[in-house]
Amino acid sequence: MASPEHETDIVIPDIGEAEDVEVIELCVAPGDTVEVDDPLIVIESDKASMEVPSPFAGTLRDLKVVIGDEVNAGDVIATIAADAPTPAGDTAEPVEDSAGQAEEVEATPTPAAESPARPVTAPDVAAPHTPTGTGRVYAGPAVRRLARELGADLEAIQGSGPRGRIVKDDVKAFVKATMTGTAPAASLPAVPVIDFARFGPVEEVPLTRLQARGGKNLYGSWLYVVHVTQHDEADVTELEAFRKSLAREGEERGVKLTPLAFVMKACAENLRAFPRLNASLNASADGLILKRYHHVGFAVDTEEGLVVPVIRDADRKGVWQLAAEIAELSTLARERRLKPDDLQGGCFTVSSLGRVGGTGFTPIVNAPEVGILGVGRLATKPVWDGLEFRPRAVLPLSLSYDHRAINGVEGGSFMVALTRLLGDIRRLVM
Ligand code: CAO
Repeated sequence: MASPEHETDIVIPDIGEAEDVEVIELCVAPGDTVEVDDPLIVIESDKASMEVPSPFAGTLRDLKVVIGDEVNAGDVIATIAADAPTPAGDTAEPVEDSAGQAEEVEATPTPAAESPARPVTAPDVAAPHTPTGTGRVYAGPAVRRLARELGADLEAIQGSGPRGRIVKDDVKAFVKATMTGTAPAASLPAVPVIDFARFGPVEEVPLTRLQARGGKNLYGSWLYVVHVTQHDEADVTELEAFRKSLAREGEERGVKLTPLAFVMKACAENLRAFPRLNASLNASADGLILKRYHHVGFAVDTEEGLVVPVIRDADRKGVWQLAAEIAELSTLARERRLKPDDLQGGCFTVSSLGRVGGTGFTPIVNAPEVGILGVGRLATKPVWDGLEFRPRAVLPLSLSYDHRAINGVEGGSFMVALTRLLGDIRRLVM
């Protein structure tokens, strides 16, 4: 419905017989300027994915859906303040659905608030460059068609357009990089397909959408990133004594102070001292983009799969605030209420398996970041102080980094500096 301010609700158009169609991508955020036909969201039925484009140019006032919502024809998904409202009463062109069959989706003719849905083919191979769990590919139908024709995986392509939108040149550059060998080879030895039921009873359970998508991201990182993992231990005896002494204050503040908040703080500080770990390789991997902000993500284990929310400007926040944000974001992650913004912009990731156990593991870099810190379980160990063995609280740390961006001395120095910070947290205020 158009309001006196020319704000218009955008609704899901006629999507045939599909019902309760899932929202799988949000292409815009409130405040964004959109052009005619810019995709607003992508929805996915059993048969196909469809973009819901903007019927007119304007400013997005409100987005009324989140990833995972189920929508039906007529549901309001967004409100746009139109520059000059133009009815969108055309019919979407027929294009192939993901099953390879031609399908025509008609736009609901009027009112002007309604927009046509255009079927597009869902990405089908690895997704190395999207942060885990974001589910965002921002590209128009023509670009998607070009990518399909050239066999290019849109999720593997970094967009150079506004708000990271993938344009035709990005697709061509990606294909060129693949052809010239600056991108990983597409042909890998196949894993044999085996009928395990021949050997005993089996049961196949589906992966959640998040697990499947996260798996693609991990697979992409595994292929692209030249991983090195370096292990070390931080003596956190004093830190632990200090943390425990704050337990009552934590209760009063309603904030649980776990070792992770200190690790996040120390990492953020350390990233300022080691800017090459606070960076991403450029698209052709011949330059490093140093970031002048220090947003640090942390892995959260949820029932649906792994999610990596991001704490903005972690270097400028105190440990109490970091602890509060860790708790808030992990709760939102587990309730599937994170917003796309919460999942974007990370420079570095911390993955803590501390509550689970383990003395070290090899975390996979969350590309296009170049570093990730794995945190193991605290243990009391006898440590030689030059005269005798003393019981010390020791925290195992594992730093994985992209060897194309970071050399061993840098990685090692980062770890030494990090263990020093955690060993004497007074240094965090120096
Ligand atoms: N050693 C020992 N104990 C630890 C610890 C460590 N390194 N880290 C946390 N703990 C303790 C906490 O102090 C807390 O103890 P109490 O219950 O006695 O107070 C308990 O373990 C549970 O902590 P938590 O998990 O609730 O909080 P957190 O801040 O440590 O972590 C979060 C939050 C969201 C990161 C965590 O819950 C989580 O999901 N971790 C899994 C991440 C993951 O899956 N990583 C692997 C990804 S693959 O690379």
